[in-house]
Amino acid sequence: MNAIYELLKNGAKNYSVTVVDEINSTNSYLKDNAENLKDGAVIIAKKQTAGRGRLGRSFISEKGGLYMSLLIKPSLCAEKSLFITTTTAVAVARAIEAVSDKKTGIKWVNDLFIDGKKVCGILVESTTNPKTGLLDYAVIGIGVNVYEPESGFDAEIKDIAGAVFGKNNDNGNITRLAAEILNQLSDLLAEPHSKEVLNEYRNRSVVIGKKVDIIKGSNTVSATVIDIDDDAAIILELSNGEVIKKTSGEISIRL
Ligand code: BT5
Repeated sequence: MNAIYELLKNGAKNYSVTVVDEINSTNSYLKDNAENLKDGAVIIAKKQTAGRGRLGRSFISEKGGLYMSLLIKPSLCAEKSLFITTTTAVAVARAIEAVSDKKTGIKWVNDLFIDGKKVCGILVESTTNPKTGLLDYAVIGIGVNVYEPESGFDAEIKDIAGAVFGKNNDNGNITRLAAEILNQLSDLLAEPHSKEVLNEYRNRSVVIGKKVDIIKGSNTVSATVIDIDDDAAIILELSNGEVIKKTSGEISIRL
């Protein structure tokens, strides 16, 4: 039995957790096997060889990090699926704060920041039943730089990436963090569109009130973030004064 089971509480005790040393991508694994796996299947890897980010980007997944995916089969309409990402961000932020003394902020829509550096990315992938408009399933992927790799972060991310702790000296922190994330997720996913959780998401925002670059494909424009609305969309004021609303599928923002 995995050591993690001893740390799971309440609903998370029903999760079925597999731990592997290495995999291409924990999200790809659950997606490829979604039909045969039950709600609550979890896979955790110590390293990924083809970790994925949003919009075809890659997530560098070296040893020292936590790479985890959870399969859920919720009765949730597709329009509400963005709340799975926002709720997961809050769950992971709470979990990081439970195992460390680091204050964790959220960069809309799916990144967690500590001291101005990205320590976690979230990738939610789902399919919708066209007849019902409900989700068939969603795979919630979470990548956390728990420790900085021994040789430092890859050149591609060394200026933007941070870790929850320093260099790798794991004393069970990765397992504790994984368990804490699953405990939080099982509580919060009972109501992914909870107003209270969205308020916490806003309060943890590191972008509200800030000037940012909005990136869509090869286009970049600057804007000021006004707020995150009740649909979890971002409200932006462009330099010509125009106020626009965007959902995550379309754009990325850079601080
Ligand atoms: C994300 O995408 O940040 C979502 C990452 C989700 C990773 C998890 S790990 C478990 C599961 N299995 C998977 O295959 N994926 C999920 P995005 O917002 O598109 O950010 C990607 C960008 O973050 C890259 O283009 C880099 O600039 C940067 N990046 C890549 N690796 C990073 C790392 N380890 N730490 C910080 N930044 C990173």
